[in-house]
Amino acid sequence: MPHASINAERLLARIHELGAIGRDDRGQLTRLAASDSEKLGRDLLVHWLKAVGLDVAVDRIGNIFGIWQSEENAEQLPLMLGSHVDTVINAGIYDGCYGVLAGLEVIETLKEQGVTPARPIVVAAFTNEEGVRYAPEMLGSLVHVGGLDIEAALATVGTDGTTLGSELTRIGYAGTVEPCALTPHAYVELHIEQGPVLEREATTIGAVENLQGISWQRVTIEGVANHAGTTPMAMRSDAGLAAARVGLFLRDHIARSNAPSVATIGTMRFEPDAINVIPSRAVFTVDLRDPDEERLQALENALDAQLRVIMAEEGVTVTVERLARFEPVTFDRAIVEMIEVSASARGFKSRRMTSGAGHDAQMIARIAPAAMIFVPSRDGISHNPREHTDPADLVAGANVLLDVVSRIAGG
Ligand code: HGY
Ligand code: MN
Ligand code: MN
Ligand code: MN
Repeated sequence: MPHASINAERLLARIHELGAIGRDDRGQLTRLAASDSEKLGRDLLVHWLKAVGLDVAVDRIGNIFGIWQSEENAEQLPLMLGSHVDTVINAGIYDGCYGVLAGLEVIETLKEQGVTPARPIVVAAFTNEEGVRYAPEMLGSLVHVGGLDIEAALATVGTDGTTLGSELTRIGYAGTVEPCALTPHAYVELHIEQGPVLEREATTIGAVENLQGISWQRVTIEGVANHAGTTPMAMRSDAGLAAARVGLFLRDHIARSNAPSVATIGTMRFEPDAINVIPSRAVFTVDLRDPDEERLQALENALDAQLRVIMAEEGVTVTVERLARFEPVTFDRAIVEMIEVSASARGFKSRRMTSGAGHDAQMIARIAPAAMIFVPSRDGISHNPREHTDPADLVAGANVLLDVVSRIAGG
């Protein structure tokens, strides 16, 4: 019996159409949460949701829900699909958008097949998954599961000094639906792997069984501005040099620990930021991750201890602000097995794996059984315009999602 299939051309066309929105004059794709460019992406998604005949609801934190429900199934908890349409800076076109558009495509395919599912099916686009403009990341889905108070979330101040609430109002996506209004029966998120594993193993489908813990901190180091030419090295309180030591420490500490932990200093700025002035201040972020909670805590403690050493040795002061802290998450085994059954039935090689990236699924897993489907990323690249997944793999992932949805939502 041939397997049902999504409409590949339609899905791929929508991915590329949405991927064209939010490009700057250098052609770089950047749709930061609640920005003008993200509004354009949101507007296009809402247009598609309505064109497919879904009810569209927007909650107070700007989460968008496309809802397909009938009189017969309205009493049932919905199956939720989703991801996000905000991006990092100079992004690829698949991260997040693929999962939202594949969810829409699965619904449209089922509608075309005349299926009436046993439960409503919802496709969600969560606000500020990337966390580049407002911390923490996965903010919209965190509010959705009650992990962050809505008023505090709306008052979040971004890297540009704006508040998330005022920006959502400005772009017309400060919805009226109270958060947590939709408790799903289950949640399935389709996403590109954003890493090298599936491609390296020539495997089409990742059945994601867990997701690593994440720690985000902002570190401020205060030194003393002084003349770059006249100040002997032993007399400096150099905030810039102290900051540089942190990155080297984390890399060497992880190398010695032989653990799969990762550390990233993704943002850094100096003051007064002048070529011939010893920096008086360094402000930077530290992203630490590990699949094991104890190891992640040990890495945070090691960083904390090293900051004290640097403070004493460099004659600087250090303050740390915690931006986000999420423990590792284990996904729902039954859904993971459904993913594997579908992949096998369709002749796709699959493997169980851990997600290195954060995803909305890790938040929804707090209130419902959840799991993720991965497809390969070429060269393991993501958060980079070179992000790419072969069309055949994009379609394969969407068809596995179709099977899992049919299994869970029936009809
Ligand atoms: O940071 C992450 O892992 C995700 O891309 N927001
Ligand atoms: Mn993503
Ligand atoms: Mn991302
Ligand atoms: Mn995600």
